[in-house]
Amino acid sequence: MDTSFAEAQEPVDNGPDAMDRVRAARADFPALNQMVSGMPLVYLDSAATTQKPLKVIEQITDYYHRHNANVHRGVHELSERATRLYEGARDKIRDFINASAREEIVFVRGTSEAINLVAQSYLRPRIGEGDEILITEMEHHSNIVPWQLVAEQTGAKLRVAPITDSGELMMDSFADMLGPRTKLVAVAHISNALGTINPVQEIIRLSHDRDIPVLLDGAQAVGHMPVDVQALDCDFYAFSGHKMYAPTGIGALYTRRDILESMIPWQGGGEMIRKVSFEKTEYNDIPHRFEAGTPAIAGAIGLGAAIDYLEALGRPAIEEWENELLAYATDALNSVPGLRMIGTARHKAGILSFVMDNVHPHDISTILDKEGVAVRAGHHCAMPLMDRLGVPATTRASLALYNNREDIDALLKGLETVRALFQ
Ligand code: 7TS
Repeated sequence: MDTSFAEAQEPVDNGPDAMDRVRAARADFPALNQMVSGMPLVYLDSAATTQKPLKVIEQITDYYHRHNANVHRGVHELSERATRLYEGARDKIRDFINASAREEIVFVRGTSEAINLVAQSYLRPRIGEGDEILITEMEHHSNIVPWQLVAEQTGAKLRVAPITDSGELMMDSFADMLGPRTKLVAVAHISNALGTINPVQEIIRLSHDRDIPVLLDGAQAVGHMPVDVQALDCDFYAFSGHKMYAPTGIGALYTRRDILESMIPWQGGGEMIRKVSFEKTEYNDIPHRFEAGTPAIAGAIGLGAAIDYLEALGRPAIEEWENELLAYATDALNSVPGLRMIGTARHKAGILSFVMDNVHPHDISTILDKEGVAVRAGHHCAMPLMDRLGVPATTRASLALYNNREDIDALLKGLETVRALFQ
């Protein structure tokens, strides 16, 4: 049976034209073309959520205009179309992260839900008193709290591998902390607060040497670099659509097939069952067993459209462009007197956290906002990381494919205003 729903993709051209296409892509994002505080918007908060290209917006609108119906149930034309589009998006995700089968992709609301699903469906039945879950000091709350909940429910312990002052995982300590009681390793692929790209291949190799499964939190990675879950050999990969140019309320969890087959359902309801009686329920096959209730159909279609958009631009070219901008922005910020970068790992993605002498990060972001420059200030949902680094908060500029050097120049100009006011 042909279980593939995706339409054939054009092969990606990653030649010299690819960089030109990425440079021109800003025009695809309608929300970027507006004034804020009387100045052209400079959007440097893409780690929180990215703007959406017109193609994604149009696909969602088109779905509601022409195809809207519930999936997997009606035998009528619209329901079949909706199902085809929804399942087609699953195929696109499979290709995008190179999973070996479409059944390995579970639709979820986002990274947080994906991690909670693994915590409750995979880990909870397998962990007990004295067992350990190993994370790192740089995790987002979404990759801390779900494990704390399981630990409280089971008597297991959360262990935390340390990082250096520059924001790199201490690999020797990490390796030392892997032991016979470690039941899962859960690590950010890229840190949302520091930009550190973790050595995930090495992390997975060390963990698998001891038969410990690994979850990667890919929220900040998947829209910015090619991700191949088979090459990585990770057991779980979690990500959110809204950080990769798709809508909010949709994301995906990749799980290796044999593991997913062995997992108990997390939530019950329609869609996840084959047969229900008051005495006993037979569950549906994977991945539907983990998708109780009517899913975010338009969201999944939007995520599929975002994948098409990224594939047409070419992820290697996007990564190269963002790396160029990161180098430019790092030099620029390092030239600002009284500014200190937080997160200076050797291997970094386009996330620039910093503090400035005598100015609170919130004041920096408020002043920047008055100049049309959107950044985030705060703990970035990584309070333990802030404690570890001894800062209450940082200001964070985060890059996406639509940014350019003029955006960084506008940030620098805004920081001059900050300095003039406070120093
Ligand atoms: N993990 C990482 C590394 C993240 O950056 C985020 C969101 C999450 C998990 C949770 O994703 P969600 O889609 O389920 O919310 N990070 C941020 C951020 O840096 N600023 O706002 C949200």
